[in-house]
Amino acid sequence: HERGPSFAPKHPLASGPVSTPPHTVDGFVKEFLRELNYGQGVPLSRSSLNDQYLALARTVRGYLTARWLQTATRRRQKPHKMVGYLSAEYLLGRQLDNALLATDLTAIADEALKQCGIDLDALRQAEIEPGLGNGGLGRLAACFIDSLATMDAPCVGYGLRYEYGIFKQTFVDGRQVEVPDNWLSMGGPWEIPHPEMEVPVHFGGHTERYVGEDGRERTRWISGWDVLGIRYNYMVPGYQNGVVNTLRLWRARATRAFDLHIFNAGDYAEAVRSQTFAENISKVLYPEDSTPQGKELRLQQQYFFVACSIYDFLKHTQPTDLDVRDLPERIIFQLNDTHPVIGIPELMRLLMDDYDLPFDEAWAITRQCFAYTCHTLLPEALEVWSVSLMERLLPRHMEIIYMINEVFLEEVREAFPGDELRVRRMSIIGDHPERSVRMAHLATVASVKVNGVAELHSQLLRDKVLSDFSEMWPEKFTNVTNGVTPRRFVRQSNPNLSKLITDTIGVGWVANLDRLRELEVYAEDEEFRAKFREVKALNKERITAVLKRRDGIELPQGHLLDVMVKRLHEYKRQTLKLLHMVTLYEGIISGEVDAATVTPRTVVFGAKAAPGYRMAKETIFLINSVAKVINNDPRVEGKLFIAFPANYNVTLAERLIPAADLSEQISLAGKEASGTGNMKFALNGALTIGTDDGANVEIRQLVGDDNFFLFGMDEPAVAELQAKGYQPTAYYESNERLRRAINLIDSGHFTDGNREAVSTVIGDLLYNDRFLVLADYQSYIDAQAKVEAAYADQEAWSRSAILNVARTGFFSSDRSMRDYIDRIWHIKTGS
Ligand code: B1H
Repeated sequence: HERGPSFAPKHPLASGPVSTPPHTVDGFVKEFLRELNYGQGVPLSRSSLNDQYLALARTVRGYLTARWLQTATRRRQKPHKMVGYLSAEYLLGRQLDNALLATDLTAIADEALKQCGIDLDALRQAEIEPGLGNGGLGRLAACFIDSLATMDAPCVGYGLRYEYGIFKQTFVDGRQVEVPDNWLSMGGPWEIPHPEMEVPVHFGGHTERYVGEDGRERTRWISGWDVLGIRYNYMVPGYQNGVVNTLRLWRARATRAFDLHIFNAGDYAEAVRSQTFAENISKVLYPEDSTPQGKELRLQQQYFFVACSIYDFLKHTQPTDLDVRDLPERIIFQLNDTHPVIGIPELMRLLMDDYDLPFDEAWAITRQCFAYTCHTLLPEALEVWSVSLMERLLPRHMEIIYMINEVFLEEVREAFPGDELRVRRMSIIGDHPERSVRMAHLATVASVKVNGVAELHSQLLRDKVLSDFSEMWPEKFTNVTNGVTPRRFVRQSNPNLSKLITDTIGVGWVANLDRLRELEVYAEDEEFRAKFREVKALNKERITAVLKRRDGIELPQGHLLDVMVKRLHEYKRQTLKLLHMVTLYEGIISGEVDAATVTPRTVVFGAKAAPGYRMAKETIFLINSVAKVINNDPRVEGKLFIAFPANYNVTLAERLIPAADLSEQISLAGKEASGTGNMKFALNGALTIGTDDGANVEIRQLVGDDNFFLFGMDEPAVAELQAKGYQPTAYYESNERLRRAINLIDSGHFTDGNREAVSTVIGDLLYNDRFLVLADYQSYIDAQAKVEAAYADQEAWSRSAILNVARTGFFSSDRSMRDYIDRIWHIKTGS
């Protein structure tokens, strides 16, 4: 594609990117009306809410664009090593508020719209959030690119532009029903498509050997079918620093060969339909969090976006005279879990087959261009692809993986002579239950660094999941504890707290979260504590209004607000939380406990289940069933309440987290790699009740034992119990309160007498209980009693909550990014 004008431009404005529109109310009004009139083609008087939203979004985008072009120009003029963040998911959340905040336009936009007779808040609510991710992993990617822009680090985020993001959850008779998330149906004002820039991506076919003029044998991949990758750019603004980075998402489109095929095949309608085959690749996000299904389309997605991204970097981002041997000084591709790991053989293929390098040289380069983040410990979550599928879909890549494995296993044999068992364990190719490619092994072998996402997780990676590898390459393994962006999850989501913080310690903390430490002394200040409680109260009012409008839920007032929001997964143990609530309820209705002594408590659940995850869906049904009964039982009115708003997403998180008193982080120790919700709650002044798992460990270390409710077995205790043989029924039989809670559920009390309806969950708890819910039950109940006692002393509680805010600045994703930059990427910022 040709670039730039064909003759020297005469107009003085034509020589550079245009400048930003004026930062004034009048200027904003003018831009807004121009977008409305010329962009949407409607006068203000006849514009719909969506017209207004789209015009506003485009207006704000306009303010970002000049900064974006300037950032890109500056980076091109002085190219430095950059990060290509490769992630199959970006759970972005709504864009409007974030863009307003980044450009410091919130007050101006508010006033400008007022003058047009429009309520900014109504337009905010018109935005459908881009839900291009499942949970923590996708949200982490979104936080990271926010931080990189705020730090002025050269980064492009690469991913997939799914036409349908994470499904919309609805409840029908208490059961989850999934509705497609057609997030683009009302227009995509934040994206800039480049349909003219097509990237060819090949699939299938076979490989051929041929001998070059120099007598060296080479390989050609004759593909079976091709698709085109279409570029969609999104702007990623830094926080009030004039920097705007790029998020580049790929959409699949059929090639013209498909069009030709139409004429030749004769069956026009059928042929047009076959186009959708290619375009299916970017159709929908797979909704499994943590447990990937080995579906062919998923591998197609992974290869598609990674191939587009690497090609794009080599052909467009780099100067045309690039010597590929210098690649390691130009780029580091960060692999967000194993989903983009097919990029390793893809880069090898390009270097060998297109750039004509011999294997050894290509391998030496490739091994310097990738770093790998592992996000899990669950064995079932480690991605593998069957060799037969790989051979069919990506035959050349399969050959290259074999070659990599061969030289790698030679290295292993050299380091550990005679240890063939170890060779088998470490091989990139596994034999059971079928021959398959172990993506985590491939990633580990090819990467400069391998990191876990919290201290405990990284330690367990080294000691257990990848222990053979860490023995061989101890210096390859490192930890980078996750973080969250304080822009979205404090400044934007908690304006009340933000104002209190700024009033107290001044500005500057939003991009330098360590400064929250300065709040520590105010924990002892009675007046500050009162203001802090006022903020919580305001935030509770806000969530009350949101849940009323959004879900028709009437939240009782004056309760301890106890929140458990995360994907529904057995290891996260939503059933443990539920057993606690049933225990409290059973205590009251049986007369065992005097209702007057019970701390009024509202539990809010938010959780989507993977559509094919039976136990998770049954658990959702059980939560809804228990909620219905408890919420309507006059014996516990004003004491216990359960709210389970459907479709928990980033938008709801932003409203809910600032209002929480208690954060539930109760996974079985050794299973939650990090968690990031836990960080958001602590930063917003909720106290955590949690196990010694993931980043909870570090949260507790930072806030101190007095300001954290720890319970449950730690990881070594879990390992020991499992080794000696765990029997859940033993706990059931020996613990009366537990038995009564389980019996009450089992009796059908919550399901109109239908015992069958709860048998899946109850049966599993009693006879399987993989995640030791019953073993941790008593410890959890005891910790919750401590919570109640602590909550009774509001001054002490506020002190703890303030200390949680003051001491968790460490969990800013800016700090995470600093760690990656200094210890893994070695890139420059601010140049
Ligand atoms: C996390 C995933 C994940 N770990 C497979 N693994 C997926 C795996 O579509 N898939 O197939 C999707 C997601 N997600 C989470 O990552 C961890 O469970 C959290 O503990 C962690 O905080 C988060 C970010 O590191």
